[in-house]
Amino acid sequence: MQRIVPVVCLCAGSALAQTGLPDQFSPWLEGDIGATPTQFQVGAMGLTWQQEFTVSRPGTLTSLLVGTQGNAGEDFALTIRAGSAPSSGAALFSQEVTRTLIVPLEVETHVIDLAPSAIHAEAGDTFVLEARGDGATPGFAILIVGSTMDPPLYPHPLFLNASPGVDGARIGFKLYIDPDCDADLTGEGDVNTNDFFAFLALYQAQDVRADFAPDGSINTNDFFAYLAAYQAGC
Ligand SMILES: [Ca+2]
Ligand SMILES: [Ca+2]
Repeated sequence: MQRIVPVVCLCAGSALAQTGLPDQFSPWLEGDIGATPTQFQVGAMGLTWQQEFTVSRPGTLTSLLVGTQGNAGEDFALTIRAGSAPSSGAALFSQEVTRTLIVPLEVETHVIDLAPSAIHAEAGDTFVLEARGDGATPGFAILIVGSTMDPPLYPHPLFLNASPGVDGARIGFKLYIDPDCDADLTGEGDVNTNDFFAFLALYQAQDVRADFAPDGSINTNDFFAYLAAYQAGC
């Protein structure tokens, strides 16, 4: 099921809204629990950063949110490849991301529309989110979470030029998917009480996957949205 929901976004000039349901979250904004926003220069040196991520259940990737600080007009190439980090797999998606905000320290959230690439994943499939500068736009930064978190806030590794990156550091991002079946949280293609209990566990843990009425917070609206999806079945 495809959804269009208002974007929770600190960005200016972006009319895009994310679609789908949240699936993976590596925090980066001030206010994200445990996050220590830190930036690295992605444009200046032409470095290749690869953040590995997985998908928790069968579905199609719809939206990816990343944050930047830096100067307006600076850009980098954001690519998604199949496989574990470091990955030299074929690019499944690639797009230049250009910063529009002028105040260097103001965080801009970029909503990347993945839907046209129709990347379908099974539960546990692994990809990398690659950020690479062209060396021509010094000062551009992409936000990462703090480098001193142990364990890291997002479990999958970050690689720099095909080597493991800084301890604990991760690219901040939020991935949305259009699940093959919304209520099937256990991912085997049907809906039963196991899925309901899985939802309750996610809800209690305030896991991003419980945000069924996607607005960035988890409350009774999400509970009722899940009940409706559960009743609808697969
Ligand atoms: Ca199930
Ligand atoms: Ca919600």
